[in-house]
Parts: sequence; structure tokens; C-alpha cells
Amino acid sequence: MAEMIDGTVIAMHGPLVRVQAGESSLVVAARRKLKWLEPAPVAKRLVVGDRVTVRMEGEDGVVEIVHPRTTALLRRAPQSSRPQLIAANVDQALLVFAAKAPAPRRGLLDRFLVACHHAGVDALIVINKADQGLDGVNAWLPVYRSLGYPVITVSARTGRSMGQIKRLLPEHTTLFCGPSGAGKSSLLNAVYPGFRLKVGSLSESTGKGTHTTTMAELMPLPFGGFVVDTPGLKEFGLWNLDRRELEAAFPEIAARAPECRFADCAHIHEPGCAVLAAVGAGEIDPERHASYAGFLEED
Ligand SMILES: Nc1nc2c(ncn2[C@@H]2O[C@H](COP(=O)(O)OP(=O)(O)OP(=O)(O)O)[C@@H](O)[C@H]2O)c(=O)[nH]1
Ligand SMILES: [Mg+2]
Ligand SMILES: [Zn+2]
Repeated sequence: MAEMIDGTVIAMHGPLVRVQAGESSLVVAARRKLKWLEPAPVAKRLVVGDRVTVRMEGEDGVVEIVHPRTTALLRRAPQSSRPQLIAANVDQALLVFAAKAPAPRRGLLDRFLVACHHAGVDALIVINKADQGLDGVNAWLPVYRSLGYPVITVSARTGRSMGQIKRLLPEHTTLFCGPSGAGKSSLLNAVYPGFRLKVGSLSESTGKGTHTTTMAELMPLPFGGFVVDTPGLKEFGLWNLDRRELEAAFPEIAARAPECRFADCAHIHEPGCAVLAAVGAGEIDPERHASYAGFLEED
């Protein structure tokens, strides 16, 4: 007699899937033809965070059904036109950058912010390695604070402000993402040493991370909630964003758009553009506008 068990995908190992069901963790196969409950997702591929129903026949299990996702964080797969899912059903994302090394790239931060907005995932900006000095990032962090994004400066090494991170996590499923070497795994080890995640060093020649974490993994916290450690992302292509959605992901642009002369203004070079006027007047940060303009061209 088959037994049906509901659980959450916590890791993908090639054709095998690790599913957490209550206290037990099962390694099972994925059926070639999975049944996706409605509404069917954009990317029909199992990913960590997916809620599934497994059919167990004795010791052997197979994922049969995938339940609808509450959120799906997508990017355009590198060198491809297909969407790639980073994780399913996360409700908040910590966008982790280092204060100095590897040098934080605002363009990448803006991409993450757009993707989170699109996916309906709350985004928080975490600047790790505060022990390296915050002068560099303090030049631009106020831009993001004034837009309403929570900004937390911490150090996994010294433990500075780690309590702020810990308090965010219970009862949430939190994705840690950011470039390789920013310290995502180090932060998770500082939150809960029991994770014992492998931590890498920065390349001496490039100052970049060396891609130590190779697979996204969902991990339960002893005090409730789940976290997802992810491999560092160099690129983050935005997936299928139309102009309106892109505009909505930039709150400072969306706020001015109704005052533009043309209803379909793209805020690039149109006459009577209230967004460009605000950039000129120093009311919208020019780098943010440059990110917007760059993303608009990508499609
Ligand atoms: N100075 C300083 N170094 C840190 C801090 N946190 C992490 N590091 C160092 O940064 C390097 C990279 O840390 P990881 O935790 O492996 O970074 P990651 O973001 O998980 O990188 P990937 O798994 O490659 O994506 C290691 O050498 C850590 O010791 C910090 O707060 N301060
Ligand atoms: Mg890592
Ligand atoms: Zn405009």
C-alpha cells in the first residue's frame, strides 16, 4: 500500500530530491511527469522550498505533486533565454554585500531589488564585514534607506549587530543571496553555529569570492523558521519584466511617473518627463536611474 506524505524540498541532488516531512528527511526521486497543481508556475522545475506530495512504496519514494508556490524568485539563466528559479515559497530575502571586499556593486543590488519586488518577496539590504569600515557604503546607503528598504550593517566576524539578523528569522523562510564572498554562509554560521557551513576565501588576484557554496539549500532553524543559503551570483538577468513592472519596482520613479507629460513615458529622453526633472534636481539618485535605464534596455 502506498503512503502519501507532504513535505518541503530542502535540497536537489541531480535526479534525487531531499524532502523534509515533519521530523524526517527523505531522499526520493522526482517523477518525470510531475503533477503541478493550479495555477501552474512559470518554471516547471522542482526547486528548494517547493511543497510536494511524495508517494512512498516501502522504502522508495517519488515526488508526485507540486503545490502552488506563494513566491517564486526568478532570474534569466545565464547565456539562455529561459527562466531559472532560485527558490520557491521564501517570504523575505537578505541581499548580502560586503562593506569593501568583494566590492559591492549597486547594479547587482538594484537587480535583486527588482526581482524581489516582482516575486513579492520582502527585500532587506545587509552589509556584512562592517569591520572593514563603512565609509564607502555610507556614501550611498542613505539612498536605499530613504526609499524605505531596511538596511542592516553587520559583521559575521566580530558579531556586531548579529542580533538584528537573528530577530528577523523566526517564522519566516529567508533567502540569503548576494555575490560570492560577501559572507552569506558566514552569517548563517554566526546565526546558528550548528549549520557548520563551508566558508571560502577571496581570490588574491581578483578580490572576489571563490564560489564556495555550490547548491541552494533550505535549512531549518532551531528557533523556528527556515533559511536558504545560495551560491554567490555574479549575474542576475531579469526575467520578462515589462516596462510597467520595472517602473513599479523603482518606488522613486513610480512616484514621479504620473506627472510626466506622456502617459507612456519611458523616462529616458522624453520631453516633459518628471522623472528626468527629478534626477536633474538631485531628487532621484542618478545611479538608480541608470540602473532602471539599463534594465529597460535588456528586454
Ligand atoms: N573581515 C570579514 N570577513 C568576513 C566576514 N564574514 C565573512 N568573512 C570572510 O569572507 C570570506 C567569504 O565568506 P563566505 O561566508 O564563504 O561567503 P559566501 O557569501 O557564502 O560565498 P559563496 O558561498 O562563494 O557565495 C571568508 O574568508 C570569510 O571568512 C566579516 O564579517 N568580516
Ligand atoms: Mg557560501
Ligand atoms: Zn517620464
